[in-house]
Amino acid sequence: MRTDTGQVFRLEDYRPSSFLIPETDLTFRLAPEATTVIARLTIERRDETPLDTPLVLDGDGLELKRLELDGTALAAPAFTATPDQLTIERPPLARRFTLSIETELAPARNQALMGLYRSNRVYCTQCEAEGFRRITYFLDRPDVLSVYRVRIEADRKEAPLLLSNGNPHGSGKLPGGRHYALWHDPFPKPSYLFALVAGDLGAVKDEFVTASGRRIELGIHVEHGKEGRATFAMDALKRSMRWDEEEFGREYDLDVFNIVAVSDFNMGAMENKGLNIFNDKYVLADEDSATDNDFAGIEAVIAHEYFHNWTGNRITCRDWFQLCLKEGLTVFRDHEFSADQRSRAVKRIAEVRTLRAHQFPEDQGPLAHPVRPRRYREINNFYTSTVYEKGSEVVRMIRTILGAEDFRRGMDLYFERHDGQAVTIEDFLKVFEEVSGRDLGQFALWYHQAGTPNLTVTALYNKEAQELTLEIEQSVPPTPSESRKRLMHIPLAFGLVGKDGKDVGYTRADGAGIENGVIHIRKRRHSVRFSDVPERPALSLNRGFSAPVTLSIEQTQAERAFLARHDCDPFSRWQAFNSLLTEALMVASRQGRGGKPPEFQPELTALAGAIAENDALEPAFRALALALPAEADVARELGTNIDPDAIFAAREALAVAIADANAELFERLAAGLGGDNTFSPDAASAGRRALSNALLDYLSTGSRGPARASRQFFAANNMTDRAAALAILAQRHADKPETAAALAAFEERYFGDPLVLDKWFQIQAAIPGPQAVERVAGLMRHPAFSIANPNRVRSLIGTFSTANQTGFHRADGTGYQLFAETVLEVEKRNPQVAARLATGLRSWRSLEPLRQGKAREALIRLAGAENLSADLRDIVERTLA
Ligand code: 0A1
Ligand code: ZN
Repeated sequence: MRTDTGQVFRLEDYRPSSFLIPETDLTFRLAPEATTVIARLTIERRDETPLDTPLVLDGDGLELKRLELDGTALAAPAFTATPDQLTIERPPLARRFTLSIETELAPARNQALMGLYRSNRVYCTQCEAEGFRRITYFLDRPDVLSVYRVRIEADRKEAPLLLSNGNPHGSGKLPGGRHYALWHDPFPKPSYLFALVAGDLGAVKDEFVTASGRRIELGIHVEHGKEGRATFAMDALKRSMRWDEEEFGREYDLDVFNIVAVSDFNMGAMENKGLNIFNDKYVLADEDSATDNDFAGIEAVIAHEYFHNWTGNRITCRDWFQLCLKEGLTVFRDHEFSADQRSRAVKRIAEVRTLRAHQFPEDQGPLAHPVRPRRYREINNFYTSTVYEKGSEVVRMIRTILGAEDFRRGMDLYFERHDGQAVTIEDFLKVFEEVSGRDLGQFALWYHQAGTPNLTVTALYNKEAQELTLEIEQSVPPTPSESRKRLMHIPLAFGLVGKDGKDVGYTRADGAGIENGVIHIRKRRHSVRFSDVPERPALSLNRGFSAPVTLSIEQTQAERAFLARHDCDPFSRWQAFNSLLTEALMVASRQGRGGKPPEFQPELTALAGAIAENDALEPAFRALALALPAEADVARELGTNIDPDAIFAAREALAVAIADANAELFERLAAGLGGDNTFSPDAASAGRRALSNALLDYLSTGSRGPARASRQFFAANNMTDRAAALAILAQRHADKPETAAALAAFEERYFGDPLVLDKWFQIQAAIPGPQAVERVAGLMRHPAFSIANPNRVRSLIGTFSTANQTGFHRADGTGYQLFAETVLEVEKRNPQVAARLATGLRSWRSLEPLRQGKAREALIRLAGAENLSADLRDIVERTLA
């Protein structure tokens, strides 16, 4: 484990490397406890580098066995080797020389899951961001690009499959039951994209013919017996390859493309060149084991990793401050892919919900940082929703500002100009400035300044003058270490909706630049005047969520309800209804518990019915609209003095009120949606299931009881309906025998299938109420739970801390205690996962005072633990600061 050195890395300290490594030859002699790695590096001094510059290579916990310089063994003091560094004080004067480094690793004992490790007896690697230095000493930084040749030797029985990056280059038998394989990757790449896999796996094979007629061999490697669950992923891969050719003109470049699914993985997946390694959660799916959301997630992650081949691999990051260069852009590309494959409107709403659920609290709390940070202590902690999701929103805004055509021309220029390079956000922005002739100087603040901007809007209509005036004011709240903010360029898409539900026209608009339905806000205050507006319109703002901002706008409930029924922009239509629901929940939560049960306006519950039965709307859209804002959404909107129990009670009451007001209608609609016996994971079928399950949820509220959900659980022919019914039972009727029976049946059916059993852990971790703490503690002792497996930990502890507001925030603080103990237990093995888990406490300051005090105690306990890893210390200290 890398302990904290307290070192802070700063963007302004970037210097090009003094040496380069144009060629890297690696030999791996694999064995679980003692793997030998021989790295033969061709090292080149840069012309600018003074001759007396020492060569310093990065390591992390390494043990050096042997070192040769140009074929001759070196001995101290010609070099110094510590676990974290190899230094040759006086490297040869020749411009080029070779260094041969032998290290020994114990992959079976690597529980941090960085570098070379074993998962279910399969050898695999994870090198982003700084895992390669756990394999050998290297210039482990993304701007050092090298051509790799790899030789893997392993036991033939234990590891018949030997994979690395690039194209296969030969294989053969070795004495002692061993064999070898050679791989060559002709594309220079940074060390974080290196990968190796060796093991005994089953495969789904296919091929893809590129636009220019090249034949690519495709393989997806999974545990034996799981091949049938990999066919959807293969289909998603081929669709991704085609889409990137059609939409971005990007063709695949190697002869083979392999994906390997492993069950121990710190993140979702990794884009290693030609050899993507995946968390099996994002590969394995069939109707019996995966929900529609799982299918959609697989499609998105397969696409994401594949798209990295151009945005990340062919063009990579100069340094880790530029992480959003590859991540924001690649998320944008996978969002667009999913929108094209499915429903664009529904996809956009889901994206915004995710952004608000994860990125907004990050941006509004102690861990806020710019999309392109300027400093970090531990880069692993910057694989955040801000870098990924907000990074994607920033790319989307560039497209909104430029228009689709110039955006594509900019992307073309980016690929042409920077192929094979390691570049920066400045390089990225420049291509768009060049093709469009626009100045993106002010816009660039989206990369540099943290915080979610707020727009306050007031509308005045003058009937006589037929003028509509919008007063728009922008502000960006202070964030850690950035108290003064500069004014941003915010592209705000809008519409003026007339009485007939159609957008009304206007002749002129003064006061701000308006292009194609987008107001360009650049100053603190704009007063935008629209002339010749014949009637007072309803204001539809931030259509399509054109900018990741919060809006404060005075609007009557009637006006919002009108937009919820008529806005032609589906996102804004969803937004209008969602904000009515959120406001109702905020009012009810503030009333607190105790007093009278909250009352909700009949217009609101009627509107829910009207949306549910509107056949002109896609079922998936209706399902999203009917889903009440999550407790955490309401908490975020309330901002301070949060009492999770009050929010929970308000939400329950609203669900019952909507169900009571629409019981017959919901029954009828549910009956109309049932009876589909054949399963297909396509978006339309998934949408019907989503609507049907949203209705089931309402029809299971309060006194309506568990019978309906129980029936669905036992009759379901697919996991979507089965898991939805189980979740409804657990959420609404945790103490009923029907729920116990369903949980037991699920456990028995999937006992041998940990990935599926994760749903069972998740569903139980989310059961509301104070008993959650004991329940979760009990589940940690379940034989299928393992503290060493990230998916298990996230399913149980991650769900408890992020999706169980009443349980986790139990007023006596025992939820936080359990959480802190578990974080420390995880940290002993896997600091990266522990640190990520610990972000579950980032919003502690918005709690009511009592809980705030208890949460703080838990954080202080974490901060005081001995030998804290750099990863966890960084999160805990920033959270407390
Ligand atoms: N580049 C990957 C994310 C990733 C980052 C770090 C990892 O280390 C455990 C793994 C994966 C992506 O964007 O998908
Ligand atoms: Zn990525």
